[in-house]
Amino acid sequence: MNVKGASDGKREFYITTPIYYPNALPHVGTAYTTIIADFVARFKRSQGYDVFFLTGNDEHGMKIARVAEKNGMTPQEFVDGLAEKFKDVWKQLGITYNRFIRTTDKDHEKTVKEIIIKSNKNGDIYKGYYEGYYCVDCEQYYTEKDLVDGKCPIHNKPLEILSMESYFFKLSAYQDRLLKFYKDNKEFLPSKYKQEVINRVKKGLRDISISRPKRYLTWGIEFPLDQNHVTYVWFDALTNYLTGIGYSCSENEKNKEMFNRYWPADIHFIGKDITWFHCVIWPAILMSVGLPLPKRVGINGFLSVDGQKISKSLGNAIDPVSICDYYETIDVLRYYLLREIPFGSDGDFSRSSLKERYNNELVNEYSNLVNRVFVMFSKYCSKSHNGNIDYDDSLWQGTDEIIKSYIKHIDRLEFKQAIDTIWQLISKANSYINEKEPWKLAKGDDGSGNGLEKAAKVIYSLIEYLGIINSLFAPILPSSSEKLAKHLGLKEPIRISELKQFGKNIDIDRVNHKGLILYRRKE
Ligand code: ME8
Repeated sequence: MNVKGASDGKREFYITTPIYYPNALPHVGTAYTTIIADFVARFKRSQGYDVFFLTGNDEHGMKIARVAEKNGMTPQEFVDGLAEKFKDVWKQLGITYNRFIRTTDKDHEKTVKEIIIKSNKNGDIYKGYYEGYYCVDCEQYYTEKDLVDGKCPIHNKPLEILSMESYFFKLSAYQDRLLKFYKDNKEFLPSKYKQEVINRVKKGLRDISISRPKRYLTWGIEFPLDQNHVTYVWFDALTNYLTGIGYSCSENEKNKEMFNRYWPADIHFIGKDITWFHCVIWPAILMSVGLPLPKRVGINGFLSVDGQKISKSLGNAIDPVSICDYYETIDVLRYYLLREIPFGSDGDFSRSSLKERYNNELVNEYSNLVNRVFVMFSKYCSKSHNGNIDYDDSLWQGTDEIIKSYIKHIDRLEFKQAIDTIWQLISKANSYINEKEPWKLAKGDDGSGNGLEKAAKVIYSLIEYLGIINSLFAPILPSSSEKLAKHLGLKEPIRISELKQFGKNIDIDRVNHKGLILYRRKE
């Protein structure tokens, strides 16, 4: 089997989520991006990559300072509490991050200052005066043409004109370099968003304000060029991707080694609302300080709930942990989000369609297949087989191509299609059982006299096949794949990079002689 991992020689894989504003707890929308990133991180580990997966919180800025005040706390107290709550949610959702970064972390403060000083040395920062429509919720200014009916295009709120002294980053100087970068690095922008970004960049770029006077905002990292200013949240936030893997120009050797090992990021996962920051501003900042650019930005669409935008006022922000509690597994929410919504498109979350997918697909199809195979195994396959273990290669035919197609789809961020390929394996296994009818073979109905041996060959092949299905399902269904691996006598699901030739993955003597129910129906 030739389905190994890295083809470009790089064995490290650096993957990030946005860092979230801890002004509220994660909801299914926030969890969506993190779950996707976790799925890809698990998949890459399974391919044998050395993965570094970064997530965290974006703790500075006006918005946070205001929520903290409303709650009668200092901003620091407030974000400390929320950081623990976020970590707890990610733990309960089985998110396998390597570091939870907080923009109040000391090493992050250092990164931000170093990047600003470097960019300033390269002539990209100047002091000016800023006037514009400012949205506190977005933490950004808008020009008149961005407004919708005179209101914030994202929050639909009327905006005030705000004017202040500010330091600017010369984004305008990067137009040509950005356009060249997009042209030379076709993978960087996802196709769905590519033209929109390029067209906007072609229209011309305005320099961006990157500081706030302290009299206006104190909750932030002091601007290293002027102690009367703090750093604007976006400049602060974006550089988290450097801090997370130990960026530090002058700090210790270990950090440097780690940074050089993982940078540039292989993929930044984000929601479509922050495309501009990641696809335009972030590469320009990196160009300014002479760092290599990320290879790719993966952009998810927005989730609604039962057809409505997720919002606090509607009270429809579903707690992702409650879904896991109800189904008693972390698998279902992940499966649903990855399977239901084509990555990149907007999608709708509904509890009823989730239940339907769970009952129809995970319970009726998948769990039933698994149980059926183990029940047959316990019934027809003797523990004393005298080493007489044979496999039916006809079941294997075409599977190599299906596995390759699974990998190809994930590499193209076509997660729904990747899951479809696993369903091809499941339906193949079901048709194989129906065609071979091992229960009839066992009875010797074909008159050849060695019925049990023939049945066992079919069942051993199915057991082996379950090991392969489980390997592909593991990044999506981490909880049941652990259970199934144990039942198959393995320590953990087989890594994709370690899948062997058909018939060599499972030690039949270690397989449990009992049925196994992975998921139970919910009414
Ligand atoms: O923007 N559907 O933080 P944020 C899908 N701190 N994804 C959603 C979603 C929905 N309904 N709601 C939120 C920020 N998201 C900045 C980011 S990064 C350097 C700084 C996800 O808490 C989506 O990924 O507002 C979106 O980009 C992210 O949450 C924004 O989270």
